[in-house]
Amino acid sequence: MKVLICGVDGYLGRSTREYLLRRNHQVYGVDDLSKRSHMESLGRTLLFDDSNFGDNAEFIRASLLDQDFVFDIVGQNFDAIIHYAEQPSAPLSMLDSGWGSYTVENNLLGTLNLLHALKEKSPETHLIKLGTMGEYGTPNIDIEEGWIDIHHNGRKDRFLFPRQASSLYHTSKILDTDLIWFFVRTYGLRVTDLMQGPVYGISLDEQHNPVTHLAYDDIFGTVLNRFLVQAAVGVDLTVYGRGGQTRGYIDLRDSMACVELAMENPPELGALRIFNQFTETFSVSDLADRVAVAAEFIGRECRIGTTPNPRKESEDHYYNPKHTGLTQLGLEPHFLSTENLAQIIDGIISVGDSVVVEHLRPSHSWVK
Ligand code: USQ
Repeated sequence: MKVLICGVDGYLGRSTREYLLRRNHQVYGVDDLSKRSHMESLGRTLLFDDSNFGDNAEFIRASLLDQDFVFDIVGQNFDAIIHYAEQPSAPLSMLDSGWGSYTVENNLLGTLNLLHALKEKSPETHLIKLGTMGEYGTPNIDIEEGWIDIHHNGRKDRFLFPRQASSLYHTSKILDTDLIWFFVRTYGLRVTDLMQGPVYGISLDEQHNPVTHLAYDDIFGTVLNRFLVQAAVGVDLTVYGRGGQTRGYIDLRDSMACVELAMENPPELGALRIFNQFTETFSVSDLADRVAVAAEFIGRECRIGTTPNPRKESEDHYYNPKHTGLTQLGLEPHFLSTENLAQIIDGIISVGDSVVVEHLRPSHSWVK
């Protein structure tokens, strides 16, 4: 298939490019490299970074905020456009009002430009948009896969599942979904919105050769990858608060497989299809325990610390999200295992000297 990846320089963008190229798809990529400049401005660095990426002929440096560019590229007959090109860090969006506004503006306007361009230039192209499980928050009821049937005063209708996020970043993704649903029901576009949980891993094969770069710091890193880096360099794992925060997690290889499954099985025109893209749920304390076991498995001592929670979130809550759609399409999950975590820790040990240890602890509170 002919595919465009927007946000191709990110953790998922790079892996998706590699995954789809290996499977003989024709892959093009766009990125404005803004995440790199944000990381640089805050003194944060990536592990396994390959700075030669931009020399590739199928790579275009451009922003989705440039409407003329977006109209031009979307008009080039792609079977699918994968949209990762957003500011993805919840902590960054909560740093101050400037970063908060930037996140909402950047994420919504980029998505809006893509939707307008699809409507005008290529309404048949399948948009695969990265959403997040964080859109739902942690409600005290089961979480459906995107939609819920509501019976009210003797009548019934189907609506987007209620959403209530705990950061401005996650809220920007809720608003994205609302924009997408408007364009789908009004102009008949076809879209898959992937509600993904935190992803872990660095590679796509058993040899564990890294195919992507890894952010591990307090602002751009995500929890399991950060714990693995902490285990590799021998500092305490930073469980925030009571550690009961439960989320849906997914192996990097499965995340790639999900995107390809969505691509190869597009929804009808005029449909917004939503998948909950994770394979297992864990609390933060469960994850820390599993990382400690994996570290010990390769002979490294690992301590689990407690850290006052810099976020405003429930630390002990009900969590039961459905996730059957992607399995029905054929996903065969790689479940989290001691061996896999140990191999990732091993891979990180080889670049352990580049880890800035002070960036492994939270530096900003969300509720000042
Ligand atoms: N946490 C810790 N210790 C840490 C870091 C995080 O206990 O050192 C806790 C957080 O308090 C939170 C949980 O781990 O309860 C997950 O945090 P995270 O930083 O891994 O994930 P989050 O901020 O929610 O965002 C990440 C990605 C985002 C994606 C989202 C999926 O940055 O782009 O949308 O995961 S989800 O979490 O399902 O919303």
